[in-house]
Amino acid sequence: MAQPDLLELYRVMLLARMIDERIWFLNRQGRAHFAVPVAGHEGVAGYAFALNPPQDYVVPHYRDLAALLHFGLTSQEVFLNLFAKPADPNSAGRQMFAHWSNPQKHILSLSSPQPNHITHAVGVALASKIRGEKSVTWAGFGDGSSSKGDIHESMNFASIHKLPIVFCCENNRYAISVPQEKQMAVQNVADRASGYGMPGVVVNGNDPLEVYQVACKAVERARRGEGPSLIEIKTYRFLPHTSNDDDKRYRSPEELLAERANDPVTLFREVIIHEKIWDDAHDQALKRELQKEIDDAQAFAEASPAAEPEDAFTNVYAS
Ligand SMILES: Cc1ncc(C[n+]2csc(CCOP(=O)(O)OP(=O)(O)O)c2C)c(N)n1
Repeated sequence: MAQPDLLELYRVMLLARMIDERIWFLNRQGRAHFAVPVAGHEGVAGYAFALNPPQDYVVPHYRDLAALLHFGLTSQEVFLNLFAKPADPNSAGRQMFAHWSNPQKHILSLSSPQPNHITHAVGVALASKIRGEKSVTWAGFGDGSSSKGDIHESMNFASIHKLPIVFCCENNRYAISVPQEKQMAVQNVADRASGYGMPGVVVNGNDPLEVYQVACKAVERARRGEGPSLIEIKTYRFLPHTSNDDDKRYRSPEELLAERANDPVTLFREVIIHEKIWDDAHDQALKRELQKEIDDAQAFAEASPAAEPEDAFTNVYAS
């Protein structure tokens, strides 16, 4: 099977991690009102390399920053969205942070009521099929969301109609403070796939190449018209659910430390060093380059004009 561009994959994973750190600091400084951490989920980005942007569609989970940076989201757009500026192409600052959306790049907004966007993704896949396009839709959601009825209806309908869609559950073991065992009586979300008549695969989310390979198979199956698959990516989030959460109340420092030992960014850096296509000097240079990209993007977004009070109801009510 073909390999993804390993250095591009590492670049988007590292960039996502560094943007995430900056956003967390800005939030703690009172300069960004809401942060949605992605640290720990970067290995999921392997899937973006199995798709053809912008022919395919992504209806992402909100922790998919690294994948979306490959799909065309830019650092500037991230910070414009963070500061809710009218120049934000995602929603002109109307949506909460991390509701990524760019119709030209085929990135569709997730839905705040979790996980309504999976039914929207099924609609996109149905439209592709009716139009005879060769597009595949990628639909991302969390383990907590997998317990909702929308997922059952979406997977059932998509499988009956053999829609070109891949369902991807990012299982980080918690729905905010609720652990997996209080959400479901199965060990793997992927075990449910057989009940819908589709393949279900469990993947190690700390290995973006494993994610890539499993994603390629599911995308190819969807493109051949054979219908959907369910991929469950076992992952972990290193920071609280959002900046409004205190994770010390429901998980131990020991658990966090043990999971941090399997940091997907660190592990993947070791892989490319082992492949002899990377070394410390390149790593330091890339970090400096990305730091500058983030500084510039933040400065650009901060300097971008704020919304005018008289626009408070623009695009909210019909005029
Ligand atoms: C219908 C609905 N109920 C509750 C919420 C509040 N909420 C936002 S995210 C979330 C947890 C989702 O957990 P999971 O799907 O596992 O994703 P994770 O945040 O762990 O990546 C909840 C309960 C919501 N957005 N929508």
